[in-house]
Amino acid sequence: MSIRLPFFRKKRKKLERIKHENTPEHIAIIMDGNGRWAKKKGLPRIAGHKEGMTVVQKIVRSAVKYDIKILTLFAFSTENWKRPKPEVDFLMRLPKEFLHIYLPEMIENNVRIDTIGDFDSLPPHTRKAIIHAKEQTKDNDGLLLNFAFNYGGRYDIMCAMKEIVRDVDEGKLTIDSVDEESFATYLNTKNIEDPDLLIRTSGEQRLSNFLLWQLAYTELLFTDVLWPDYNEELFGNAITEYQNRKRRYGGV
Ligand code: V07
Repeated sequence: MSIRLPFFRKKRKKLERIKHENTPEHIAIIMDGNGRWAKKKGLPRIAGHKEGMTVVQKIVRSAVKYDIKILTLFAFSTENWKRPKPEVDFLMRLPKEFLHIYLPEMIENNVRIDTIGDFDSLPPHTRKAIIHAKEQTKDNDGLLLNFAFNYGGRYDIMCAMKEIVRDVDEGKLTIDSVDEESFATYLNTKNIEDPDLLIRTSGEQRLSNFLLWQLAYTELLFTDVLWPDYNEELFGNAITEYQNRKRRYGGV
């Protein structure tokens, strides 16, 4: 027994470090700086994206540990189509590669995979890989790993507006009954709460057409660290920073 005691103590201490009070339930991340990271190392941009992919899984593991309910990651924006074709083609293959490596672990960790964004205009091979992952994880009730894929905030709001007009035209809805709550049910994020915390890496302090409507009351946190250099410790610090802000302002 005397041999096992120190081991036991160490384990308890590690668990106590995770404070669950005021933990953000929904964290959104703009994973920026992959190209810059590669350039600094004299590597092609795609090497940065690939390294960034491994960081996604590290942060997913960490989010599971912290009992985060929803993690929304900005994987591909509607503006990203303007990048050189080889880079876009590479990015469109990343979900399949990611899922090939990590889907078993996602299933094991009770993670549910979903996406927001315009799914229909993605290449069939990309859609196929993601549909398979959604199907395989649909009954999981742990972390919701939500990839914003071919997503644009203005596009989301505009599509919601068009659908509302259509419903009004068809007599399913009266214009006066539309309020913020019912409007939000027309957005891509209809089934999920707004993010509590937004993290953007690599020093840029912009929203870049990410979740515009949904970020209205979100705490924003910007870090200079490039996404491929981001890690569990920095993610933990971000959560602590969020908790401290909540404590300072006495919010709930
Ligand atoms: C992408 C890695 C992370 C840094 C940002 C750019 C590159 C994971 C996915 C993904 C998406 C859907 C899915 C499973 C995995 C991904 C893109 C880019 C386009 F169901 N990482 N990652 N998709 N990068």
